[in-house]
Amino acid sequence: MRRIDCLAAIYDELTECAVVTIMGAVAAELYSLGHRANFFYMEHSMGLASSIGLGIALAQPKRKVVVVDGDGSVLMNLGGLTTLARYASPNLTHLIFDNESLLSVGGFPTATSTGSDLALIARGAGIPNAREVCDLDEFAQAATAAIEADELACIVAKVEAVGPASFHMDLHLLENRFEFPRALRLPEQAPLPEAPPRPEPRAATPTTRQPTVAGPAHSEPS
Ligand SMILES: Cc1ncc(C[n+]2csc(CCOP(=O)(O)OP(=O)(O)O)c2C)c(N)n1
Repeated sequence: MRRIDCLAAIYDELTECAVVTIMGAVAAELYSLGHRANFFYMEHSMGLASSIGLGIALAQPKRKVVVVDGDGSVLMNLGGLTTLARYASPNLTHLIFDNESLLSVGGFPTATSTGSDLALIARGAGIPNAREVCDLDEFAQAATAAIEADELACIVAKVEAVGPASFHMDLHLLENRFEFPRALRLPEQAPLPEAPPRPEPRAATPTTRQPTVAGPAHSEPS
């Protein structure tokens, strides 16, 4: 099973959700299917996508939240699972794509390649609705049901260690950082205060210095 096929299979389900991904390969794959303002690609902080997702889920209980995680990231912060279990936000679905590898940084094997079972760990952490899936139909069905249901769910999808041809995303992380919360703003939330009036531009002061060399202002150095 390939992760990109899993993402494509549930892409339409994500239309109204807040989606938080980890960085690297899976972010680029979701982006390649078509970016939406309700997708947040969390850069750098391995193991913390579920914490951001949990915060959103608790703050907006009527919104479905989907966290798209990786085995390496989850293993780096197993306490994230216990925190999810503790708050058990019913509108949160945690998808963990387990390729047994730190694929985005060269494919080093993770502990799931030597037997660690993340679905079992999630259940042990206190998430009863945690299961492993190994084929695409099973994934699509489990993920769709989890997103629609009112119960915290964790789905560990065993996928091949293959990623996108390119990690390029034509979206600056700051652009995504501001766009995402704007997309999540609810109609009942207070509108933002109006921006103060802009000051009048100052009149240009005549310059006394004249350019010594004639030519365009930004000429390329020769
Ligand atoms: C705290 C931290 N350590 C290291 C990195 C470097 N890093 C970026 S992606 C990545 C691998 C992520 O592995 P996994 O979650 O399994 O996802 P995959 O790349 O396999 O899709 C690493 C080690 C990071 N971003 N943050």
